[in-house]
Amino acid sequence: MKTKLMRATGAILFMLTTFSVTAGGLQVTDPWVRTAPPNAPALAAFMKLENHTGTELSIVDARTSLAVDHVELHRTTMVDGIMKMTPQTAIPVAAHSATLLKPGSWHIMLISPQKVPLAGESVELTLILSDGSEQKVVAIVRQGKMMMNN
Ligand SMILES: [Cu+2]
Repeated sequence: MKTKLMRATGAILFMLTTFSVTAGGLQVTDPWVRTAPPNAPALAAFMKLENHTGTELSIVDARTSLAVDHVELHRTTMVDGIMKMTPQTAIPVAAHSATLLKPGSWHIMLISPQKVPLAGESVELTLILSDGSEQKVVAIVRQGKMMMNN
C-alpha cells in the first residue's frame, strides 16, 4: 500500500517537473540542418521556437557538437529586391508566440564546418537563452530548399 502511494507520488512529481521545464524555456519543434556540399563554407540550422511564458525570450548564442569555427545567428531579409542574410545579436520569441527558423528567414549558421554531415546524421545544438538558461536540441540533417520565396 505504501509502495503504491509512493509510486503514484513519484509519477505526479515527475509530471510536474517535466511541465515546469517546458514552461520555463522555449519549446523547440523539428530542429534540422540543411544538407550541403562537402566543401560548404557554412551550414544552416532551422527549427520552430514556441514561447509559452508571459515574457519575451530570445536566443542570444548557440553552440554545436559539430567541429565548426563558430556559430552565428542570422536573418535573411529582402533588401532592394535581393535576399541578403545578416548576423543578428538575438533571435527573439515574443511572449505566448512563436518564431519559425526557416530558409529565407531566421536561422542559425554554423561557420566553417571541418566536415559537412550527411543526410540522416544528427547535429547537437545548444541554444543559449536571454534568461541565462541553455537548451540542448538534436537536429537531423536533411534536404531543404535554399529559400522559401514561393
Ligand atoms: Cu546565414
